[in-house]
Amino acid sequence: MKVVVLVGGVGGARFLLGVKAALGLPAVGPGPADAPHEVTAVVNVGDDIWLHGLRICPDLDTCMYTLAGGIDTERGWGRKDESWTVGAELAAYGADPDWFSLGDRDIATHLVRTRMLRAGYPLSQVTEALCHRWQPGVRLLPGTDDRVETHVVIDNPDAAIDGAPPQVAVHFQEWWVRHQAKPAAHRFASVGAEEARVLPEVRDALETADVVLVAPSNPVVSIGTLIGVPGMAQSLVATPARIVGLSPIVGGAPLRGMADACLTAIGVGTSAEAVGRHYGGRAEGGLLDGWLVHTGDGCEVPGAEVREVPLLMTDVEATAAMAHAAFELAGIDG
Ligand code: GDP
Ligand code: FO1
Ligand code: CA
Repeated sequence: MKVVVLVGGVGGARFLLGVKAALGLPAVGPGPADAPHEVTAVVNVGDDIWLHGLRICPDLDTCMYTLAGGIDTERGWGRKDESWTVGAELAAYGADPDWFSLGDRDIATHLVRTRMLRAGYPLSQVTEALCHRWQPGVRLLPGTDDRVETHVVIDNPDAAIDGAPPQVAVHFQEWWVRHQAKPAAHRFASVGAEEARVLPEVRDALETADVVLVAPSNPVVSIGTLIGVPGMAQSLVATPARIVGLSPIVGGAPLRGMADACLTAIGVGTSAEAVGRHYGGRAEGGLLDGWLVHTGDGCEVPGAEVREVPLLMTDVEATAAMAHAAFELAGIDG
């Protein structure tokens, strides 16, 4: 069976652990070479950023490290057993930015990636090369090889300074990490999206998929950005597979992170129903054939079948049960 999963960072990566387990693949690490199932993760690149001359791809790295057992599970990003010597040295030089921490082990990933990008390799091939070491057991594909970066128009945190504009546009990471998503966001822009194209391998994977899952990832800056890559929406419309999404909103709140601030910015409520309706039912021209919501969050999404199941990724077994429920809603055996 060919499974394609649209993912962001932490929520997407943890869900992929469950998808693998549901298919009988080892949750962490590679499966057997003759495994009957193939999982392709289409990963958001909107969070990617150049810092200190290095290309950082948080969602790709979060997926890669998580699926290989190399993630710091407490933080949800970066390497476990990390040290911070290079970051401290950069700070001692006063090298900006001082609000984004790069660990020593993690920096090696960014050095290899940056060197390969500078040598002319596309991000998809760079990712494949990095995964050669990590063996995540899932094919990790960036949604596009092109540079697409999420920027956000926010209330200016320095508005009190004389002559400062009331609003400024900053990179998503500056809003999310530096300002903890506190200044109100007014709109998001995918810088570079106009010239970008969906990765041909993603298009092909969607053409031949047996099922497409939309992970319980941030609906705006993870899934929204992915779907906004030119050609992605058309590929999703054309896929012969049923598309089933899982709500990242449980009991009217995100489980981790500040997705509510992103939803508010685009005028969508923080509820499983509002997000389901934002994606839309496929029978009504939207994305979803099926929408899984947490027990007690029952709702209606016109054009999609909604089912209530436990959606808490407390451990791999609970997450595998979510994947099974998604396969069942899609009408396939998983
Ligand atoms: P990010 O890129 O690191 O922000 O991660 P994603 O975009 O992939 O996922 C973030 C979303 O994961 C958040 O909006 C959370 O609500 C959601 N999430 C985290 N843990 C859980 C969980 O156990 N269950 C569900 N349903 N959603 C979760
Ligand atoms: N998140 C933080 O809150 N603070 C950091 O200093 C930070 C550094 C960082 C370095 C590498 C990486 O891959 C991710 C990192 N993240 C950090 C997480 C990440 O930037 C955001 O949570 C996501 O982009 C949102 O998905
Ligand atoms: Ca992300």
